[in-house]
Amino acid sequence: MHTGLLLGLAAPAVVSAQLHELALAAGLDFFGAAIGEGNTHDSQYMAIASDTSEIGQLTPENGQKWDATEPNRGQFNFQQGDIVAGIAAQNGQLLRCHTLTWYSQLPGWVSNSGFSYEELQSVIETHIENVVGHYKGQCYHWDVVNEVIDDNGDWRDSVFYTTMGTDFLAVSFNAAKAADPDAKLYINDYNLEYNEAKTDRTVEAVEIILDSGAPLDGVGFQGHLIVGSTPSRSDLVTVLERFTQYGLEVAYTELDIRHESLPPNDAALAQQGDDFANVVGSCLDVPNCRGVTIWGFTDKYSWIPGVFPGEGAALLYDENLQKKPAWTSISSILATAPTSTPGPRY
Ligand code: 9MR
Repeated sequence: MHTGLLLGLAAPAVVSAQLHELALAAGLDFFGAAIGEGNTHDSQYMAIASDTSEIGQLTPENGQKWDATEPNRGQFNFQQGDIVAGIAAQNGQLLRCHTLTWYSQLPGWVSNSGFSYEELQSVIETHIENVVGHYKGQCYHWDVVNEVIDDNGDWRDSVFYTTMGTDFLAVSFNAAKAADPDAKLYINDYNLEYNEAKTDRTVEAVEIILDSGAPLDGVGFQGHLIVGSTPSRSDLVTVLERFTQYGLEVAYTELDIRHESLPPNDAALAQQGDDFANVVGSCLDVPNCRGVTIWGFTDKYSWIPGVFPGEGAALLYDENLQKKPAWTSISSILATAPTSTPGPRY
């Protein structure tokens, strides 16, 4: 009876703890989420997004991208980018800023103007000086370059690479550092988790940036993964350590784990929970893995069905904003983590 009573009293404290506070206790800097600028009218959604015990870090899903911030040359617009930045500031949440030099959501005036090397360098520098300058002091991290390697592990055939070779990397990081010396500067990409050709080429990119003397703090593993095909916790540790061995930090920056067929049955939901636990667990196993950001938090709003028709349900809350088994799996893995890794550094 006595033991039962104690268990009965002790259990709710763990169960009711939310993900960001559990992540802090486990030694991470944050558990966060991307927030869609168009979803902020949804009060139930915003109540979760603003629950700082649950979500301690926000990423603007689209508002800071090039097409939003500099749609025409020299005309800067921070209306969309300021939405999530403002919410994070109001709530006291960390802000991961996203993203600067990226081939996608890139206006035609950048990609189609036939700029020379020198002109494009100046275009990148002006963009970064203005955008990073506008958010100076607000960004805990900046995703400075995004998705610079293609799906085969080759350099992505973007205007940046075709015009400047790999020099656009150092140009971008140097410009970001000059505009906000305190932000941690990241290179960010997807499918690094599988430790294949794309990961090898990203290691090469990291070496090129470091050898150039440009500032680089971390590597973002986007983590757009698939239920049942997510690498094991130990395989993920191996690939994270390929980057931390350079003295860099790593983070999961856009995590979602989608079902390939819908609706998921109970076994698929349990598998999704195990997959999320392996990803978060791998971050706990690597001291320089500093945090986890999920890409949205509810199946109500996700980029996935638009890009992969018939797939989805990749997040921690269902379409009715109720917690899924994956939420419980993550909370359990965080709650059982030893607190020996470094504490929050902000
Ligand atoms: O979630 C974003 C979606 O709303 C946009 O339509 C899309 C356009 O490219 O970008 C999505 O976010 C992407 C992120 O910025 C970079 N990594 C992949 C993400 C999912 O496509």
